[in-house]
Amino acid sequence: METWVDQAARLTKPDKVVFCDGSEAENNVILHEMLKHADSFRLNEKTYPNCYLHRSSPSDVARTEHLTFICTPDKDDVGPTNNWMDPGAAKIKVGALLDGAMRGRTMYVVPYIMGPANSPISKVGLEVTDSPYVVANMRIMARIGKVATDRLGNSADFVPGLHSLGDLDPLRRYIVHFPEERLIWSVGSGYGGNALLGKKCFALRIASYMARQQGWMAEHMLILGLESPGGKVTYMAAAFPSACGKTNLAMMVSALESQGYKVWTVGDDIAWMRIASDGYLHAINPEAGFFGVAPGTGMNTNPNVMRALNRNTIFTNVGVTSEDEPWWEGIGGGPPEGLVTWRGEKWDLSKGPAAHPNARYTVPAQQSPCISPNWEAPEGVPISAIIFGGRRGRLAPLVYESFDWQHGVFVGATMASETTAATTGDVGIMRRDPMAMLPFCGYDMADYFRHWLEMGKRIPKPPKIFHVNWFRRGANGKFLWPGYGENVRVLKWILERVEGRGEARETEIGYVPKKSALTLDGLHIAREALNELFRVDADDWEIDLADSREFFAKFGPRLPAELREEHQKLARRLERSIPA
Ligand code: OXD
Ligand code: MN
Repeated sequence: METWVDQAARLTKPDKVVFCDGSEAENNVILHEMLKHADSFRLNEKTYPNCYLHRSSPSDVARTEHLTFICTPDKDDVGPTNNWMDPGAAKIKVGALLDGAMRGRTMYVVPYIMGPANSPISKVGLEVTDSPYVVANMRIMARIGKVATDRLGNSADFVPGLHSLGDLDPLRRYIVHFPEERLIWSVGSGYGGNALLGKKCFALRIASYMARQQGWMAEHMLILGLESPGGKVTYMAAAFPSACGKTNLAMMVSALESQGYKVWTVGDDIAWMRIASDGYLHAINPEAGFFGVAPGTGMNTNPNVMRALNRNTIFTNVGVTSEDEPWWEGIGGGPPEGLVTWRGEKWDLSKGPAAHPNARYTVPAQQSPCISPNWEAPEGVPISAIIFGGRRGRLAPLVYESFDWQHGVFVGATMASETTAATTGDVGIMRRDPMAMLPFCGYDMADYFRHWLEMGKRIPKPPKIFHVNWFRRGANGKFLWPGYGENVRVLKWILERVEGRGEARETEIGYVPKKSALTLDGLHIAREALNELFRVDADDWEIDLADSREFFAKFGPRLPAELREEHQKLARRLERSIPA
């Protein structure tokens, strides 16, 4: 570890190197350093104790996928959906930007564990960074300091990551991964997904590469436990693209709580899963905190997270009230008098939203009132259902179940969703995002699909695979389903299917609940809306199939034949159902 840190310091030339032990005293020093910068503030100490506001550079507010690269000797190994750079060329190009980048700054060395400290599934990482904001966030998102160095001992089995803010110029910003060396370099951005290297860079891109080699899975999935009457808890993992409601689903206040159905949170963004000796796929949440999207979060949408956000939380790019309290669109109520925007300007209507649409909170997971008692179980939790989903105004019904694992992999591989503010670029454009891993898979996604198919053969008790869509719209453009806490009704059906009970109707695309099988008491939803929510329109599916055929074609011969086969099978089922 020391050797690697020395090399990083020789390259970046900091004035000072600080090894982080993760202690409270050290955290105070780091927060003090963070507050010296004009972009960070302490919030109201009475109502938001130990909470901070950070404003990032306006051109550094989201993940930058076009500046994110996977560097392998052979270009073909990253596949058609990743950006590729030759490892040698990347070292020269990005190395030049890192050369002397920490001059006049302090280099913080942050050893961390992804996953519970005592879990055999967890892994150690090491991030060096010149940003105290990054250190303060890493402290919430991972287990940092002494626990990590203790776990590592003399071993060299850690994933190093070198991060520097550089000059924050998007033209000199690169997030590069060397999966063969298990190394990450990131320069020019302080944004979470680009700079908190344990999260997307390690726990997804590098880990997905390792997982394929080692026979496990690193996925962009929330993990939740659904408690049913009698107290039994069934665990489910769900993959939705960024900013499509993973955090809200994982932390939902169930609309069926009075009937004994309650949701417990294990994780909200990432799942590491291994086959355990009981034959189930077991999942851990490698993270220790939630880095969630603030806008749209309020007491009516996610009260559990709201109850966690009033202490020990770092807010990024939210607005701030005259009382020094954080504010964003959807928090509840209109903009208060004296509101200041995320850019630090006095708010008025001409300024648009006061919070950036991708404004975030970083909060310790254990502060959430719905955190599962098993969220740090070293062996993870057994997964009974995998749920895929996206934002789809048309097409996909509220929920359907795949016919089997292979068909489920096809369902995941053909997932699509409207783009959101979590990444720079246009919002609301439909794009294919297999398993919600498009921006996060560290190798060729054709090989990733193959890995999924192989895992399915190896899991003695495989989870059933489902697809959900909370975002279907009616002819008037309005959402048909109320979402949020009402989504538990769908989870309940999924649970019943897992237990071999829930009633279903077989359609061309999979099993859809019989209308009577969905618990709808207490919910006012028009019959037409329900019909539309479950309608499988063969014409629409034909159009979608043409699009997914084009997407699959990009992968050439590396695409597993099983997926082409599923594609043809679906095409045949649809053909049969369309009257000539
Ligand atoms: C995230 C993302 O921050 O997916 O989780 O962008
Ligand atoms: Mn995510």
